[in-house]
Amino acid sequence: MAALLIGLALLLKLTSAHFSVEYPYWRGDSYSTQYTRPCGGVNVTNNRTQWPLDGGSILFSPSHPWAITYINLGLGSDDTVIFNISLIENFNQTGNGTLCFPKVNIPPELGLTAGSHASIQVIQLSELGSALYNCADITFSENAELLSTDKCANSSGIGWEPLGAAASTPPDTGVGYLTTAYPTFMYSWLSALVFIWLWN
Ligand SMILES: [Cu+2]
Repeated sequence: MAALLIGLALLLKLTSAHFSVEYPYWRGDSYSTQYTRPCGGVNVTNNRTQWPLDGGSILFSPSHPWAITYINLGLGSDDTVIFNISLIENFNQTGNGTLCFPKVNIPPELGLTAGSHASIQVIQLSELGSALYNCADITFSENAELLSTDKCANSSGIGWEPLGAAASTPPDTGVGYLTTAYPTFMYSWLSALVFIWLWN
């Protein structure tokens, strides 16, 4: 019975967990509305992180075994911001824990000036095809610094696979980026089967 309850608690935890953005600090807890485009149902805030003009660190905590991940930038100060600047080659995040990019570059041709406002949008697309959204509000600053290496650390087991490289892999050499996600995916199914077996 105890095993059953623990199993149930784990399952509930898995289904309710999405992802959070720790740096730049997210707009706020979006767990109950994270499917809402474009920012997980949380409106713009005045809680802006000072972020370097040429690009800064991004630290977030996924909880799904894998998710196709996008990081976009939208210029402006309000809820009409359009996230039409892609900051990173889209990738498949694998494992879970904490994932940190020490420096995500800002394209120089944007010609941003210190003091301008923007929002960073992180999107994760997982098993069932629904996307999860979170945003963080920033102010570009000449004095802002990157996260230190001890703060910008990746959990063991977390990883990311570029989608572009997988796409260019000849089909006969394997299954591309799904290779990494596959064992975790199978493990989820195995847990589910054990759970169903325990239930009956
Ligand atoms: Cu989730």
